[in-house]
Amino acid sequence: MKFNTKTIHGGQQPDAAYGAVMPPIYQTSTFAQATPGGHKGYEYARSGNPTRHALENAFASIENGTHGLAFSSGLAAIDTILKLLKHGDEVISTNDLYGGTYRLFTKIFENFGVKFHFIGMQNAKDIENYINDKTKLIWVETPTNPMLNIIDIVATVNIAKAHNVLLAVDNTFATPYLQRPLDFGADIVMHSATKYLGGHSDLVMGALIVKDKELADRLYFIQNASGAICGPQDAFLALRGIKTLHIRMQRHCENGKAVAEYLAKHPKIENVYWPGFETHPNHAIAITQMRGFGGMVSFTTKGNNYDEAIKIVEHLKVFTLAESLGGVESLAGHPASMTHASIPKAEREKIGVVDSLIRLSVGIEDEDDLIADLKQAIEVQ
Ligand code: P1T
Repeated sequence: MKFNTKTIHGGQQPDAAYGAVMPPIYQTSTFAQATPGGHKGYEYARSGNPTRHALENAFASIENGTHGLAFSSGLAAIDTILKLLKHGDEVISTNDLYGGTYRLFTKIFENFGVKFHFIGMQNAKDIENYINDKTKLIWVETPTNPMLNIIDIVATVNIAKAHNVLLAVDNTFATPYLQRPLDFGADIVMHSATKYLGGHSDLVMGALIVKDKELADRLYFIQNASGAICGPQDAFLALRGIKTLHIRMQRHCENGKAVAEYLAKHPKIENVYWPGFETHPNHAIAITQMRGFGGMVSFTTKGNNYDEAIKIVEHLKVFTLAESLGGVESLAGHPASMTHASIPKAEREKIGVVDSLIRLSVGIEDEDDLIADLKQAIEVQ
């Protein structure tokens, strides 16, 4: 099956009971047993639920994995990966990453004796400087949030394999429509399904996808033992969202390009971060591992003035000022005070998250309306 068919049919079958084309929402916490252990595949809904299971199959299908797991949030999915580790283990992570992931690593898992190295991975060879026999996980976001750096997945896979270290890729910004890390040899793909997979800003969810049964079993054990599963209603919504992922992503890519090109020409704008520009430092890698550049665009204003950036985001009308991304509607955010506020200012600024940085999640509205909205907000007196 090709990708555009998988988004609709991948891992799905009409419901066995009545042939419902969409999986029913099994809103139940438990399942009857004829005799202890004599059940029909499900016993307690933390351990498994048919609606969630249908979604997990869809996750596996679109990422070319063999096993998917659905969680109550993206961070719950990341938390599960980190629980594969133990005291004394080390992790090498991209230094440009979602602030909440950074907070989970540094404020929770450091307390349990896991050590993190946050490094720029644009030159994958640099990872080797931090690998030692305690290194158990390489954590990669690509494109990164919010600077839209691109990390070379194949080069990172080669390093991870040479040192027998797990490689997890947060594929939230790209989605499997644009990039499939398991195909390149990554061990785990993670999503904040809250974003493009759900696609309609109406749920919070996480996903893990792997293609190795033993790793799937270990992750499932942690999911069941820790309990951060998603509910059946959200599973249903995510399944519905995934069915249009391919057509939404096409429009996100088109509108993202139009917005990035508009901003790049605007005299009040200093830098525009979008991997589709030939001048983007990692453009050459992007074209080898992505089939498009997505709908995320970040930019700074000339003079790098905090108040001016705040004024711009406050004056946007079609773009909504809000955390999150990846829905059909356009959103704007100010990373330094919103999504990345949990990263200390000095660390933030080293990677480019300066006071005037604005991050756009370009939606699928009419591109003329999006550009007119940006124009009026940027040019407001
Ligand atoms: O919000 P949650 O579903 O728990 O997912 C966390 C997460 C993980 N990885 C990436 C790349 C993310 O962007 C996020 C969540 N990000 C936002 C809420 C945001 O506005 O950037």
